[in-house]
Amino acid sequence: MTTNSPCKDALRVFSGDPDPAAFDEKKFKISRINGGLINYSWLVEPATGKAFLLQHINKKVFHLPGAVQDNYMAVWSFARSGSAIRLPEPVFYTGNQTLFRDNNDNYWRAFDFIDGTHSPVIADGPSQARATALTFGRFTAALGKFDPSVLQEVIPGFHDLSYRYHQFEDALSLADPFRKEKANAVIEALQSRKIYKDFYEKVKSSPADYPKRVMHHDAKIANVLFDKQHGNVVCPVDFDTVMPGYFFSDLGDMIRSMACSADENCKDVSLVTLRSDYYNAIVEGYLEVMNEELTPAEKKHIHQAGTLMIYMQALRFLTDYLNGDIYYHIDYPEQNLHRATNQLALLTNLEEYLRRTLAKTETAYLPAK
Ligand code: GN1
Ligand code: MG
Repeated sequence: MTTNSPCKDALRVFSGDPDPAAFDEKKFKISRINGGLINYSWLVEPATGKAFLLQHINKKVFHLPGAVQDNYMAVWSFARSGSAIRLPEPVFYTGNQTLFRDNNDNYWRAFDFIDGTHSPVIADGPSQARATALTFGRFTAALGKFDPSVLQEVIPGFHDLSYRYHQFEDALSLADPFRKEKANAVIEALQSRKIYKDFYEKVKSSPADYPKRVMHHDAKIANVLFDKQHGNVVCPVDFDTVMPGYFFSDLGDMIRSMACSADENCKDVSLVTLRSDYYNAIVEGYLEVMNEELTPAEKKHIHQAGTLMIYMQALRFLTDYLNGDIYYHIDYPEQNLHRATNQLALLTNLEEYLRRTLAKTETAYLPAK
């Protein structure tokens, strides 16, 4: 669904107005929050009273919106009872409700708006990247005693690289020949990197070495609120995909989104390079808080995190291009191909960097040159 404005009933319930007859949406200043490729969100500012963030949950992606919200409430409740992390407060209506289903069967939820904050699209220095890595590391570490099996798998196989590879192969076999031709170089480059899928399968089959933990699964800087005045981290946001996951998910997504010199939507692939100072700041920051949690196997293969996530994102963008753009929001026809091309360029840069810098004794899963 492409929603350009929020549903009036959702606005009404979350603003605490019980009376549909008296409700006047003109009393609100409503601004769309840019950024998400899946869910749409708005900042709602009433003339009087608290501002909130209203979010429409995309049912095409999240088939069970109730499970998304249950996961959030479970994690939020655990976090507020004494743990070291702060998570955004859900807005309750009629007592204890936090998810609203409108007459068109669309699902809405709301969070207290945290004023005086901003979420950068791209890190403005290695120290901001490090602060983000500490934030997502602390998130998983703080939930170390939370039972991850309580969480529902809201998108089955979300960061399952074997499954993503199968989806890519299926898309390839059904793709429009014109699109396939245009994407040929990227297709071949991704096919020649199946070694990442091999490593993933090793992870999946060795639960003692690679246990599942609570992962955010969308750990990019755009999902962290920073204080506008002092630049400190206030809290992470966007918990749609909080699920049990492997060690590489959040670290890998941070590398993917912050160690890259350009936005993932950039139209000029020559601008895409790996910023090694950011890379090191992210890995070091993450290890600083996760060191005690990680197993020796995970620490040994910590540098696979970026390769796995960048590879997976390249596969996902390319798969969507081959499928005719049915998943990610696009602004122009080749956007998913450009996104996949950018991921591939970043991956190639990271591979070169790891080949150059990893000690000979460190085993790494990298494609043959
Ligand atoms: C999607 O919509 P957004 O930006 O929060 C996607 C992530 C991708 C990201 C790429 C549910 O997240 O997995 O990494 O786009 N979320 C889902 O920008 O597919
Ligand atoms: Mg997200």
